[in-house]
Amino acid sequence: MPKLELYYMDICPFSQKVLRFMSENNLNDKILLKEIRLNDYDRETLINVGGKEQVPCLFIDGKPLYESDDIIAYLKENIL
Ligand SMILES: N[C@@H](CCC(=O)N[C@@H](CS)C(=O)NCC(=O)O)C(=O)O
Repeated sequence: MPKLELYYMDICPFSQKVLRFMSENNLNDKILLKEIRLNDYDRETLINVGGKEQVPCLFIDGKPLYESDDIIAYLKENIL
């Protein structure tokens, strides 16, 4: 099982789409959540590692995956 961290913002509808998918599929305990507006260190990590301040972004063992549809597809194929 890879280490999974979701960088997100509560106010972002694309983040909400991923969070909803996680809830519906009981994935909440498998993915660490990082709300970038609540933590400057997390926000800077997203920018430094991912290269842009866009959410949602799933870090898979530290490697960033952007785009809500791609994140959901990854979770379906690899984690469910
Ligand atoms: N196509 C992207 C859209 C994501 C998106 O537009 N996120 C907004 C917040 S709701 C954002 O991070 N905007 C800042 C940016 O793109 O630099 C997805 O589906 O994940």
